[in-house]
Amino acid sequence: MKKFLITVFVCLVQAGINLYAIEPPEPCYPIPNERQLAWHKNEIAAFIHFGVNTFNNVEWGNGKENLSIFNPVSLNAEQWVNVVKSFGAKRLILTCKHHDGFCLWPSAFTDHDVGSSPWKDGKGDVVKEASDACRMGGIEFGVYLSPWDMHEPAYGNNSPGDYNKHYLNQLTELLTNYGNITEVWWDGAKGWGDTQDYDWETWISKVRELQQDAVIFSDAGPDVRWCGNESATAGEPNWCMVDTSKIIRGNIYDAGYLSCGSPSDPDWCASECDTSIRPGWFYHTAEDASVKSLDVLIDTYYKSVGRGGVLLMSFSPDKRGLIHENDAAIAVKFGEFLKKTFSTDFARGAAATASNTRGGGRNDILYNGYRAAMAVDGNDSTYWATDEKTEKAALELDLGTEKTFDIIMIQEYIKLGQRVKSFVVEAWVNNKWKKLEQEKTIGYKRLIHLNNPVTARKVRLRVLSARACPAIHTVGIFKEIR
Ligand code: FUL
Repeated sequence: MKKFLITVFVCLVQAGINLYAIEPPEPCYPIPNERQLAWHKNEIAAFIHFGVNTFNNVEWGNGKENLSIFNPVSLNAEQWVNVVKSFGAKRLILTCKHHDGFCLWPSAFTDHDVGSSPWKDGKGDVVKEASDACRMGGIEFGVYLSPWDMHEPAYGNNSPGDYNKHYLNQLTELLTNYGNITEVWWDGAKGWGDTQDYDWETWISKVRELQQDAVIFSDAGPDVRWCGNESATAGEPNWCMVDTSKIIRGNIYDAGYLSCGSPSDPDWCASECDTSIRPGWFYHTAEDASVKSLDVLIDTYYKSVGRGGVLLMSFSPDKRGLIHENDAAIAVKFGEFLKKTFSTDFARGAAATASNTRGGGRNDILYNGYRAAMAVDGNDSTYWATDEKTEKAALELDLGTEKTFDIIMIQEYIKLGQRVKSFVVEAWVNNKWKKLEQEKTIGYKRLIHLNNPVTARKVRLRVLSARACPAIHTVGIFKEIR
């Protein structure tokens, strides 16, 4: 009898929960996996381009380098980490081997490596120093291992030996000896008329086997894609989706397609936007005065992170093995810009209302619902959502008093996919809604930067069309401080 009563009680509670629970929106596929979500959240990563090219004052080597030139006597990977952290980077990706085939670690599979250089009497290991410094400094570490190798005799389809095996061996060394790796970067560059075929599938399996947290970058993913240019400019619109099977890795077939993606494509594979803080990727003394200015860096940030991509900014240590003072100074300035600008969010805790709220806005017995206030609560796991099939909807924020601002930040809850296809941002000025900007995609993050600051108490986001009902986890309002 007692058992029966308990069962009845449990059934009643469950029925009550079902009655009051509001179903979350259906995912709008494709959706990112955990690795990809973590990559999005980092927002900024840094490249380090360093190797024999640094000493030969060239951008591309030839594989025939005389290694007596490689001797970065003051190399200090902690300085690299401090500089990229001051810039705001959460991950450092090192060119462990560039196209010349020179390895920054002592590889058992070639002599074209640090072991054959005078640096530390051939006992040095730049990959170890960099990965240790990253861990000490609390940032992630990633490896760039150029598939194109001008030095390796096995390279080229008609060459003796198996280059794919050679590459796999070197990849395995990097993925086993240097702790946790969160990105593997496969450059698409290849020599003209180059006939080497790459065994991508085996290489991908090896990364999956040895480093589960690592996203793989190449022109075609599988996890993250190239943005189609080297100025870190994501497309307009910028969809996180492409058809990775349509893109042949290492043979960029359509930079425009890579830059914009497409709302109807099947694979989540968002844009990583790479560029260098200098004109070249490697260090050249002649470029010491041509380091990007703060204004250019900020503009680059809006065009990459501000369009839903990740910014990958390259730094070029010099022959000493240090990032030049000019580059280090501007990195600090940029990092300060980010901190100053984004520390005060006028929208946080604003009175928020919406034209439609999932489940009528009632409180949920399990969860607090999908109310408008969820978009300004500073919590990444809550979001405002509308009823299924209600794709057109408005979210209005009352900031309490008039505020002067020039940045509106919008973030979709991308765990449920990238949904918004077009939207308008408006401000209440002179007793009417004034259109500030109309755009297409949002994705992980959209930053609307206004040329002229606006003063208003109310701001409105109107979603005009979407692939599925909108799910917006944050709207923020900021004033730039340069
Ligand atoms: C390109 C390379 O050829 C450049 O040297 C640089 O490494 C850049 C990031 O990718 O394809």
